[in-house]
Amino acid sequence: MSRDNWRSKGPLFVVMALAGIVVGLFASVFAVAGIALGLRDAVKPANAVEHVASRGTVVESMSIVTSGPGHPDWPRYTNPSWTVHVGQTVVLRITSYDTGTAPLSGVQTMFDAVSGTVSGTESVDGKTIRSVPNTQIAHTFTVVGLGLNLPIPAAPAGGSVTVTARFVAQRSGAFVWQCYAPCGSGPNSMGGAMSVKGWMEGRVHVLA
Ligand SMILES: [Cu+2]
Repeated sequence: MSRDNWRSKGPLFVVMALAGIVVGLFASVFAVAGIALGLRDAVKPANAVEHVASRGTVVESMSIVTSGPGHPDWPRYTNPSWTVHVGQTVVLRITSYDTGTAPLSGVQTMFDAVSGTVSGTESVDGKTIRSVPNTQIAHTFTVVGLGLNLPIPAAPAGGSVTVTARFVAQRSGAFVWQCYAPCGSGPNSMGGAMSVKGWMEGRVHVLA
């Protein structure tokens, strides 16, 4: 290579060398950023629900009885207010002694389907189901704020029916539960037990 060639190619080599350094710097920055992102992913909980699910299991029991204080013929949920934690697996057991039916109507007919439970099912006297035929519905246990709905069928004459379901509350707060079946008195069956707090309505408190 002649001196002239060196002279003419010199600036090109400098530019290439500089370009190489710049590319190297970028690669280093990306490598460091990649490591940082990897670390961030490694230290954050992989799944918040899974993380808090380690809080274990709690059982809540309610009954639906067919009389209450001052009203011997009104259906009523016992234990209308209870408290659980976010991420806890709640086993909710509802034993009903109410043999009457209260079929759902209009848009509320959708509450004949189970929702918001583990596997989307409930157990009725040990049988796993996804919905209750509307003609057999007596009550519902519905927590709109938690997306939870359990249809409760009528109990056999002189006996009881037990509905069991598992759910995991995903967020904290005080949530209203209520029965959507028209199981009260009056012309549209929305009076009586359906209109007085603590009978067909209560609270689920979910602590963080
Ligand atoms: Cu009811």
